[in-house]
Amino acid sequence: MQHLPMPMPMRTVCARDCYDSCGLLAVPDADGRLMIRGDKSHPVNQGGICAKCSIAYNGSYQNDALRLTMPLRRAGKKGQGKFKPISWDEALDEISSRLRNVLREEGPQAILNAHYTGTRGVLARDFPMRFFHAIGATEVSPDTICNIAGQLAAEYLYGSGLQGFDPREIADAACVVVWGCNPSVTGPHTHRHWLKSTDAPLVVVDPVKTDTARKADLHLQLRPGSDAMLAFAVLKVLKLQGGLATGFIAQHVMGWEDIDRQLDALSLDEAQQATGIGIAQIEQFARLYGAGPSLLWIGMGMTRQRWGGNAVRSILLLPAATGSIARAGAGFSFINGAGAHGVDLADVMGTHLRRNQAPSVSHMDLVERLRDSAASRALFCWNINIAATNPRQAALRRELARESLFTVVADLFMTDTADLADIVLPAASFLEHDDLVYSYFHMTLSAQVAVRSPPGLALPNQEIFRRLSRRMGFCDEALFEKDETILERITRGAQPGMGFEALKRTGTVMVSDKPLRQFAGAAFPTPSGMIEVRSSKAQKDGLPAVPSPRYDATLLEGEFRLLTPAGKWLSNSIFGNDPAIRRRYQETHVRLHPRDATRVQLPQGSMAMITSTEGTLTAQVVHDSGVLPQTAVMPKNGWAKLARGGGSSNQLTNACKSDMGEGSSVQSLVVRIAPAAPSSRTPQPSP
Ligand SMILES: Nc1nc2c(c(=O)[nH]1)N[C@H]1C(S)=C(S)[C@@H](COP(=O)(O)OP(=O)(O)OC[C@H]3O[C@@H](n4cnc5c(=O)[nH]c(N)nc54)[C@H](O)[C@@H]3O)O[C@H]1N2
Ligand SMILES: Nc1nc2c(c(=O)[nH]1)N[C@H]1C(S)=C(S)[C@@H](COP(=O)(O)OP(=O)(O)OC[C@H]3O[C@@H](n4cnc5c(=O)[nH]c(N)nc54)[C@H](O)[C@@H]3O)O[C@H]1N2
Ligand SMILES: [Mo]
Repeated sequence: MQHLPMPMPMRTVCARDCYDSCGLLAVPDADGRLMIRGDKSHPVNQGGICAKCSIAYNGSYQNDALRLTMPLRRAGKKGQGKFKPISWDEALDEISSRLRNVLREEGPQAILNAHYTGTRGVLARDFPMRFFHAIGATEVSPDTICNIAGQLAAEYLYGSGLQGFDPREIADAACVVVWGCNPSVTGPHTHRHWLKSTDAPLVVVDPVKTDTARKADLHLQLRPGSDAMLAFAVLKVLKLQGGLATGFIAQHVMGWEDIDRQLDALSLDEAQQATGIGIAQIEQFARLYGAGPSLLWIGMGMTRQRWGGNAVRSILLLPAATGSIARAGAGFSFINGAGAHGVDLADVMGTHLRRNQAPSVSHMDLVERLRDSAASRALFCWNINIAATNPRQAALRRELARESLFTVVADLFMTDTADLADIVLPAASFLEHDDLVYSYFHMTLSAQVAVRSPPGLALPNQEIFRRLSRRMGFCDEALFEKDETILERITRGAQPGMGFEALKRTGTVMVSDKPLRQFAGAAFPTPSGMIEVRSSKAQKDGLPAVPSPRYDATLLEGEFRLLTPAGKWLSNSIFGNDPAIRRRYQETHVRLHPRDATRVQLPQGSMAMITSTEGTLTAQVVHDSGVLPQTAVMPKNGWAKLARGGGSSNQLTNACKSDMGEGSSVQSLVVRIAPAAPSSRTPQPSP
């Protein structure tokens, strides 16, 4: 009998927007299909793979009937969903001729470029920026949808929000704090392995009893929007008990007097009232954190509040006040950016090609911008699905349905946004091209390796925009640089300096042998070199010079704060169309405290009508005593067209801006909740 050689597993990496960036193995089976599994040798997932990725990478991602395989041209009215397949030549001809018209009649700023982290390989995420820089398009400011307020807050104090602690510091930590972050969902392997890798007490600060909070030694279940007050209360207790690192403050902190004065004026009774946390718990937190060295992990979800920037600035006073920074086992993490991994993103993005100094536009202003038809003639959406994930969904869909707006969408699937496009371009997935992925939490750098061919005529983002550059007649060589050349240069420039081919053989490397010390030698990249508790940069940006213990007003009778954090079954809107995931996940569930639910006559399983200033949505009620009174929780970002009951949480969210960086404040949404009329369902969204 003849023995066929065992198919060799191929090693690659997950490119989702997630704290983990897991190692994956692709094992071909006898029919040529791939089994995608976790890679045992990967330091973060250690062989595991989360349920959603396992289902979708072995399901919809390899299901060529679901994938986009041909360029499409709209064949009916906008949003009707009628498209005809066309060739790449036809698609590129049409796009380039439409763009030339816009350039001639209106100028490049009338071309809008919306993109985010649909895939996190640096080529597929950042190389297309070379095209947009060269053409001079207006960028829809990417981080305004996600984390900009927190980034700026950290930058004001410490000079960078993109340089966190090295997670390997946990070996020396005496306390770990996870503040407004839910890795049990948003970084499941970090939750499972990293959080377990220490005996140090775990403190979780979250208004919801998440699985991360359940694991904590101390869960501070604060009222949403009271984070700044809680941070100040902890500092007040530390001050009263002589727990402040006065020597460190004198040497490294600028403007502490302004905080000190506020601490003297602060009432712990008011803090209790505002946060809903008793003094004994605040003291316990102060004791655990103050003993140090402590690691402080601040999530991105909690920054999406009306005063999210002030909240993060206040929380970040803790490392400064206790000296739990720039030493072993200490520091804070918000995002570990490309720079922290030695990856030169400016190179990949071709920043030197930039020729338009026109200001970017916040996602919070996108509806208004699109309403101005002269200022917005063309819109590109790639690596993003705004019709599902942006706030003000109904208003945005109306603008996207404008016949005179020329919209190009590049995606793997026929998303809610693609439905509203003029031209749809089929993109290759991360399983179908080589690329480089760094984790935004861990210090890992991984080779993304093509393990299958793109379906039909699908192309990686970088190739789509190379072809478009050529069709536009651009001639700068940087617009056509090959994947291999860029990957080789970028990996050689990053630590540990191996080339891409060597990285492919290894899979994942740490960017250093030993933990990298955050702000080593207490050198802070601020203008003064100190931790700037009082920031003239913030003042120049029209913000208060120092953070303050402000908190959100109490809700009125009958009002609820609707939180829409990440859910277990989707990655933003990604996977929302996978048939096997759709059987498991239902976006239109809302979790309420049983007492609240009973008061508004919503038994378990009944249908609720949720109303905000932007719209209404029906959702099935789940009683959950882990949710605070007057709080409602629903996962973010399902596909509106597929959601049961025909709705997604962004039908309710508004585009109110956070205090810093014109970011989103979707976690500050106030809604009313009442029983829905029998068998009522939110109508299908229409353009
Ligand atoms: N499975 C899955 N994983 C994901 C994603 C996904 O959609 N699904 N999304 C990815 C993306 S894009 C991001 S940005 C990250 C975000 O990941 P995280 O940083 O974990 O953010 P969220 O899940 O948005 O929210 C985290 C927690 O903030 C809490 N929160 C809400 N309001 C407040 C508040 O006022 N104060 C405090 N202290 N906490 C509050 C919520 O209850 C929630 O448990 O996750 C990534 N990972
Ligand atoms: N209510 C509410 N809304 C929120 C949030 C919230 O907390 N509450 N969170 C916000 C946050 S944190 C974020 S980051 C945003 C995310 O919002 P989006 O950036 O819109 O996120 P995704 O749904 O992941 O959309 C990415 C799209 O890229 C596509 N894609 C994947 N791989 C590729 C590829 O290789 N090429 C191309 N061309 N496309 C690809 C996917 O199929 C998907 O349609 O949502 C925000 N929306
Ligand atoms: Mo995000």
